[in-house]
Amino acid sequence: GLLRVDHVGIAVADLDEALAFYDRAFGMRCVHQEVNEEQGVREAMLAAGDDGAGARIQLLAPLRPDSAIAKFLDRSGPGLQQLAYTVADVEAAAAALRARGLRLLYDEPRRGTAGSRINFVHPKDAGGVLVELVQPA
Ligand code: MC0
Repeated sequence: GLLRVDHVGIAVADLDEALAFYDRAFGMRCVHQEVNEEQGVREAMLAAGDDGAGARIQLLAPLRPDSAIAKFLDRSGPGLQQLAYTVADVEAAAAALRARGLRLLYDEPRRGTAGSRINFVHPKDAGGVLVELVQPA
């Protein structure tokens, strides 16, 4: 099952500008940054508060015009793009959701942030929300 909210993903046009805004406006610090070529994103994980606890905010900027984030920005503009839950076993979680009739985007998990293994539920099968499953490394 789902263990907790892992992160909330926000599509942004420019990662450095967004990082500066989150620092200036909310005092949120970046705890991780990476490029994921397969997903076509530059991403940054932000933490609220000093205790390191709680869900992360993930800023997602497109690497390429044909990427999922570029398409999202074209259609919807910047804003909430995905809601990600931590799971212990992404294959088992995906199988359980498939058995309930939800479409998963990938047949096999792909690589997510920091070596995690990820899959997604199609937003049309989850009330208009792109749901990500994250099995941490
Ligand atoms: C599209 N739709 C969404 C949506 N994206 N609804 C809610 N949230 C979103 N993010 C809606 C469209 O408005 C459209 O609705 C309908 O879904 C179908 O759109 P489509 O034209 O069939 O599909 P696309 O081309 O827009 O693709 C949507 C899809 C894609 C979710 C399949 O974005 C995708 O493959 N996402 C998974 C990968 C991803 O998001 N990677 C970036 C994050 P109407 O009503 O107009 O029909 S990478 C990441 O997250 C990693 C690094 C990590 O966290 O570890």
